[in-house]
Amino acid sequence: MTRSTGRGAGLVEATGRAGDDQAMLRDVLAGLRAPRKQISSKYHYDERGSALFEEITRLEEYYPTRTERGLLERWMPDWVSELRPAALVELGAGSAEKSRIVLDAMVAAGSGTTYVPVDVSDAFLRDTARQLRPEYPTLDVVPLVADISEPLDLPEGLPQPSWIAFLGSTLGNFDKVGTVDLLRRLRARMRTDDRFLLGVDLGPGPHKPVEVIERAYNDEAGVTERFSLNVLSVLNHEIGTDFDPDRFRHRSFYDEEHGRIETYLVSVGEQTVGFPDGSEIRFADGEAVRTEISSKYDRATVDELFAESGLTVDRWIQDELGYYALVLGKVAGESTTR
Ligand code: AVJ
Repeated sequence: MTRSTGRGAGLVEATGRAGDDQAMLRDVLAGLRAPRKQISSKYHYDERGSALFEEITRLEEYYPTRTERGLLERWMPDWVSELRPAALVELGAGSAEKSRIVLDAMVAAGSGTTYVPVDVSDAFLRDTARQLRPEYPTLDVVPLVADISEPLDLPEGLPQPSWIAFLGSTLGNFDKVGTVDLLRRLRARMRTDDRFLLGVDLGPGPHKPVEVIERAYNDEAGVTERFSLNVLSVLNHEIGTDFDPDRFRHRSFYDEEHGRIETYLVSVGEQTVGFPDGSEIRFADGEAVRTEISSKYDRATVDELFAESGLTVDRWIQDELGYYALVLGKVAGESTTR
């Protein structure tokens, strides 16, 4: 369902919750009936899940957030004053903390007019918008409730040039097919001067041992474990399953072959979980359910993903240790800005 906001040039704001409970039930059952059980990582983010993730971003072990923030602070003033984006569409905006750095640069450059935070969490998004409006009185803040893993309806009539930002290495949650699919859909909406601002966590390298990556998903305080297990409570609340989160353990490790962190919930003992439609899913002792993948990247991988999606890397910068990169993508086959 969509309604016109009355603000801005014909922009449309979506209302209500993305997706519905029936679709969620079917999706979760399909994943748990697969030979290798899995639950989509997008179900982690209810209010508690979003709060736990925020807590993760402040952990000493979780380097991506602070490294990305450092890169944004260092580069956004330059990139924004050169390229003068009018609109920022931010996918998976959450609390919009990182967006502020880009928005500040857009306001300072005098180019920014519009901010479109996109997120699955309606409540979170609305709070964010309410907070941002008084802080950025010169910007039109137009929240869009959407599940970015589904075909995405970006608002029509965005001012030019627009930047679409996808920060926090959230792209890493998508598998290869899902990634190219998303990138192609974004590419289809981009014009020559538009840009795609992507934050990606990098794979192991000379100054980045695998252990650094693995520690980020296995913190001492156990916040990541609580975040992982929370997905089971989300299923219990949202679709009425009877998971006992105390009977699962968190397990996260770096998979060299795919270049990604894989996160599983491992069944403690044999157990059967009931669903509201009467179906039951049995878990063997030690059986693992994959709940998240967090892909890690290098320049070659991003070049390849972009090439398959009709995009090309316009700019690439990373921190001195090679932990994290900011990528500015553009429509392929057109001249570079420099
Ligand atoms: C929000 C998907 C980027 O994969 O690093 C953090 C989520 N999961 N710790 C990530 C997450 C466990 C995070 N992303």
